[in-house]
This record gives sequence, C-alpha cells and structure tokens, in this order.
Amino acid sequence: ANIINEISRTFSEYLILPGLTKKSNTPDTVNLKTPLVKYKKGELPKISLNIPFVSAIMQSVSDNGLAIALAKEGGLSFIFGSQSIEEQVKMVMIVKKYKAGFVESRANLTPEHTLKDVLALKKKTSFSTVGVTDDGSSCGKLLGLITSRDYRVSKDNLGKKVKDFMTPLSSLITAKDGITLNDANDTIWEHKLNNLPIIDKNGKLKYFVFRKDYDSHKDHPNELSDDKKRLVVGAGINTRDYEERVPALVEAGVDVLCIDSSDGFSEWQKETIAFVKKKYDNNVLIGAGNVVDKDGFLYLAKAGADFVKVGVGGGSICITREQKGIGRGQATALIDVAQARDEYFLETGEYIPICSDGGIVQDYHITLALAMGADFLMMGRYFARFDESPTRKLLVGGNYVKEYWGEGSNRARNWQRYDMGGKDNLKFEEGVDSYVPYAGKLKDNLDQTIGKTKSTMCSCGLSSIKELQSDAKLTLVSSTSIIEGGAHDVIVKDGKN
Ligand code: MZP
Repeated sequence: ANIINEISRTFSEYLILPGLTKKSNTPDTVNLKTPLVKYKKGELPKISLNIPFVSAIMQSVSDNGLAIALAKEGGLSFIFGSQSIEEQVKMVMIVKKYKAGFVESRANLTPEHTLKDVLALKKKTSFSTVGVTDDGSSCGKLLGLITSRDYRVSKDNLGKKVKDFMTPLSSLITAKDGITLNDANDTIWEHKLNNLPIIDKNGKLKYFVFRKDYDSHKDHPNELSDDKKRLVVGAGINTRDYEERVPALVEAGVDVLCIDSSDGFSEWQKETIAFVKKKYDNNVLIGAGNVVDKDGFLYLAKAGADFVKVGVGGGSICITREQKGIGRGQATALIDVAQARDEYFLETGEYIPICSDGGIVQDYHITLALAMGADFLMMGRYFARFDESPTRKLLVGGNYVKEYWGEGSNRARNWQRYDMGGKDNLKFEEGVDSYVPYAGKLKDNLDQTIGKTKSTMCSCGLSSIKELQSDAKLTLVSSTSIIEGGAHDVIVKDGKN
C-alpha cells in the first residue's frame, strides 16, 4: 500500500485565530452567499445559496416540509431518494407549488370529511391552515377553516367529522381594516374577494393574504429570480434507476440533482452524470460524491459534476469506517479537495463548488469547514432536531428527542447508496437508528448558528465566504488545549458540566 503519512484530522482539532476587527466588520455586513453549482471565470453560477447550508439526502431529514422551511431561510434541501419515484416527485412538486402567502391546496375538504382526512391533507401540503368548502373543490363555497389548533389528534377523534371542529367562516369575517366581507357563502377563493383569512392563536381573524400578493413577498431568499418565484429544491438520485427517476424529477420542476452515495469515486457515477448531461443538453444540474481526496474530486469534475460532495464515514449516524475501514478525517479530506478545486479552477477557469458533508457537531465547525475551503455544507443531524424534520418527536428519559436514522441502517434500507454493483446481494448495515435532542424550530436555531458564524467572521475581520477561505488563519490544537477551551476548574452552577 501507499502510506500517506499525514494524519487524518477532523474539525475539533482546529481553531480559528482572531484577526483585526475593523469598525466596518459588523455582523450585518457579512455576506454568506455562496455558489451551489459550477461556473466559468467571470460568469455567475446558475444557482447560489443565500446561506451555505443544504440538508442531507435522508428519509429522516429532507422531506417537503423541511425543504420549504430551509429554502425560505435561503438554504436548500435535497429530497431523499430512498423512496418510490412517485413519492419523491410528489414531494418535489409540493415545494415547487408553494407560494409565500398563498395556500394552494386550500380546499379538498367538506364538513363531512373526517379529521383523518385533515391529517392526510396536512401531511401532503404541510400547511397549518386548510379551507373547507361545500363540495371539496377549490372553487366550492368556502364554509370554514381548519387550523392545527382547531382539533386535537387522538385515536378517539380521528373518525370525527370536520364540521364539529372547523371554525365557520361566519365567525371569522367580521369587518377588518376597511375590508368588508359580506356573504359567507360567496365563492371567496376564485372570484370576488380573492383572499385567504388567517386566524390567530385565539381563533380571531388576524389578516388576509391576497392571492396575488406573493409577488411582493421578498423575504424568501431562495426563490428563483427567472418570473417563476418558486422555492428552490434539490433531489437525491442513485446510480441504478436514474433513467426513470431523473426525467420524472425534471418534469416535476426539480432545480438540482445529487447522486447520493457513500463512495462516489466510481464509474457508476460517471455514467449517471453522462446520461443526465446528454439527455438534457447540459441544462440539468447534477452534483456527485462523496469523495475524500484530489483523485476523487478530479474524476467527478472531469465527468461533468456541477458540485462535488466531500466526506466518507464522518456522519453522526455512520459506521462505514468501522464496517469497511474506508474514510478520512473530514478536515483533512476537505483541505485536500479544496486545494484540488482551486488548482482545477486555475487550470481550466471552471469553479466547481465543494460541499462538506457530515460530521458537524458544534456550530463553530461550520465556520471551520468554510475556512478550510467548503463552499457549502450538508447536514443531517443538525436539521433532524427541528420541528420541520419528518420524524417523530418523543419523550425519552424525561427529554424530548427526535428520531434520526442513517440511510445505511436497516430502518432506511437504502442499499443502493452502498451498492458496489455486481450480482452479489450482500447487505450489511453502515448506519445506525438513533435519537437526537429535540431543538425546536428550524428558523430559531438557524438564526443562532448564522449569528455565531457571522460573529466569528467579524472577529477575523472577514466579510464573505471567499475571504474566509482565503484569509482565515487556522491552528491545530492539542488535546489539553481543547480542555482549556471549555469551562474548566470551576464548579458550574447548573450542574451540567
Ligand atoms: P451528519 O450531519 O448527521 O453528521 O451526517 C449526515 C451525512 O451522513 C449525510 O449527508 C450522508 O452523507 C451521511 N449518511 C447518511 N446515512 C448514513 C449511514 O447510514 C450516512 N451511514 O453516513
């Protein structure tokens, strides 16, 4: 074997040195915009992210609910591919149909439907308020609304009828701010009033969202700016059924694809990229991975990948290193691949963004990963903890947790992600089924995380990811200085340390 003498390191082994903070270095001047896909020198990428985060291609992370929440904050989700083509397409379509301030799926319920039907509709649409019309169609007469707080979900009342729970429109349409609604039986959606009443926590009419108002909704950063005004969404694919899956996803309006594999340095990936590029005349964007070194990066770059994902075995739920002995410390992998990307850019004038995938434990690891050269990060554990992830919230040992399982676990059964081809059907687990501490809403947590990254960048006198990549100073830390970095030699009052 060829022995690489350099030690394979990970994020916790590094710290960032503060630099001169100029008076102009305030968090509101830090720009985290970053390219998602490749571009030529002097040109702009077809898609950029406003925050450098994408969510992992995993059943327990990226469904349509999380995709909408993350795109609204300026990131992007890759809807998991370990499901049927039809189910994945449905999720993509829900994200693409979503319009800020406009409930698309506003009817489809009559007073005779059951709460079970409400739940099914909510699951499909992820809207917390749905309209109830007389005939269940979107043009029917609006009779009332069902909001999350209008009903209590339990086995006992799932069979009960909507009419016993809905808030009748007549109780909502009191005159408000000069808007006078006359007749509860008017066909509100399609014709006269063109608006949707939104009620507040106490069941009182709060405001109206005009159907066409979404155009003016500017705080959804990751909408495409080409007249479409839709949230951006990606989807995971595999190297087995891509000839059927890709056309279905493209038809559904997906913005970017990513080949999902634990080891992407393969001819299977090259073939998949070639298929997509040829079929769509280079107009469909596709990322590939994962790799951990220069050779892997160059192989996928030359194969035509629009971005390359870095990381083998560092995911929180991953046991690939234990099972197969392959992998590399995430920091070392990233530094090596980032150097290859920069050299490739110098040689060819083509910048291929790299994504650091997995292994982020502390928020500061994010800033380190960017400083080491990542253009954006893919995270699973981080997003799995939030309300918006698709898994159950449970009370375990007195603490709220959310379920989080790996794609290589028996639970996900995403064997094609680990498939090495051939006829052998040997399957062994490369991931675990786990819990992560429940952390609340995505937006609240993301705001904190972004706040920390911006604050670190201000400490270093840096105001963009490009500057962070080129100018940050990183230092290796000893195990004893890691101890020095936490609270030490004191008795912490809340007893947690
Ligand atoms: P983390 O953010 O939870 O540390 O890692 C998420 C990443 O782990 C995913 O994006 C994916 O690359 C990887 N992953 C997903 N499932 C498994 C597995 O079952 C896995 N081994 O390693």
